Amino acid sequence: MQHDLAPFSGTIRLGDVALPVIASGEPRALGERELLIPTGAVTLLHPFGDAEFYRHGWNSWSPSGWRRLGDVPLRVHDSPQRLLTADDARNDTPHAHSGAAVGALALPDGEIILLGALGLGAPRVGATGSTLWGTLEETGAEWFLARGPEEEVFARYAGLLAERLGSRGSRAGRVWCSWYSFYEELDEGLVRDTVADLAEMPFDVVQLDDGWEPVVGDWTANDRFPSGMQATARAITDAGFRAGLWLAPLIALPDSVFARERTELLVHGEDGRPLVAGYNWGGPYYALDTTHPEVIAHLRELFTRVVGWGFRYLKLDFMYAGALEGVRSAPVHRERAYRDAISLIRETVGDDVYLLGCGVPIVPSLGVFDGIRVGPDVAAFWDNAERPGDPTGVGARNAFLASIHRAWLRSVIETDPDVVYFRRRRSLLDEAQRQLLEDVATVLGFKSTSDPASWLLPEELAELRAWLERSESVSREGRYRYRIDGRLVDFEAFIDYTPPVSTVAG
Ligand code: 9PG
Repeated sequence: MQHDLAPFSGTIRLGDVALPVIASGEPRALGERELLIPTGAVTLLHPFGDAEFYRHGWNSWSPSGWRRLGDVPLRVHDSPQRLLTADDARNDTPHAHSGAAVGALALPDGEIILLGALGLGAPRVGATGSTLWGTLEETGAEWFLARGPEEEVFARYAGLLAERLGSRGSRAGRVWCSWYSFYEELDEGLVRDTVADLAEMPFDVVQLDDGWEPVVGDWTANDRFPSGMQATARAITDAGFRAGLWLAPLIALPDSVFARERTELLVHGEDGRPLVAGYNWGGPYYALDTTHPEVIAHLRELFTRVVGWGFRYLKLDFMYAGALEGVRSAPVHRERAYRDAISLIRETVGDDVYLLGCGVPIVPSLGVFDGIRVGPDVAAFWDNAERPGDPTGVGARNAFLASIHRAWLRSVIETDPDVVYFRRRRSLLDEAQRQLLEDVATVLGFKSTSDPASWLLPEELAELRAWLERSESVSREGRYRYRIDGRLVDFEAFIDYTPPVSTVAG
């Protein structure tokens, strides 16, 4: 979008703070301590020096949280391959604090100043000891700038995002997901047994995760599901649950039929080869060019088929691949290509199918998905020794840290912090860590587990049932302090970004 505003250079007031600003056009007051700034680059000078900066990760798995500007930036620092999957690699700033769409500075008086984009275009917000800045790859989205108490200002930003991008209001209910118990080792007998064991439990959804397809990219039943996916969905539905299914519809592994036979439908790099969108399942994977008419037809056919099987809850994963920079058949900005693709999926499945986004770019997903994952994968252990210091590595610690810093999104979209464990066997979590996951899920308002009933002791099963049946009242008392039914929950003791000892020693 072109804008013919004269560049603005002047001073704006936010209460008792005066900030020199350079922007693409003149800011417009919204309220006493909030304003809108026209799209384009914006730089504000601030006097707060080594303040804390809130950094917001680009996709579900990307790190979010507060860091002092004098500290090392919060980012994926140990591997370009991980960065490609777990954040916006194109806009990574190794030596500067920056994040996607929104950022904030903590002021000495306890209030914050927030700068957030109200739309797409890969907006970026960063800070130094004397500046707070915003940039966009493609202009269009306005900026919201406000000062006030942290909760209030984030709520106001969330409200404006909901106004501009939409908010759906559907609830997932209580979800059982196969991933964190069976991983890819699914088969139809196991599904039937698991569902039979869950029959008396108050779940709304039973969601099958990765492991039903022959290869990522080819969305048909594999040979462990000889009765097919329609019969599998029926087994879940007949037991009284909504049937859920995992798909990664915007990616394909090189050995999938899709990638081998329809290579022209993949996003390509400048070198003319299919773009590597990330690494998982033992190698690289590619992204579908969702601007190509044949990919649009493919997605329509795929989602018509999946809904026709009887699935009414879809976990759509690795979706960020549809928003990577690359060569597509239509020259639209990557976040626009992504939003058009998910809008097409929504249109195909209708309003009654719950869409949970995983590995999604957050802001471009609002108003289309019903819920989004807001952190990396949990695991039945605290931290991942293989990836020390990687804030996106699998484990309860990283999942908690990312998710709690996205609690402000709850008013726009359902926020999924990933599953809670109730099993004590086959888990290395201590009681405080286990309870932490439960409390975070209660605060974020999304209740799911992967524990099969047969893995739980009678008292654990009773605990799970009680949690699923409870409808708590949650209130926020501070950045990390909440009350759950009157009980004070203070997450502060778990807020620790220092890398584990193994990296320090190395
Ligand atoms: C299925 C899993 C589960 C899980 C998802 C997702 O960065 N990574 O390489 C990366 C790999 C796997 C992953 C997340 C990130 O897990 O989050 O719940 O559905 O896929 O394969």
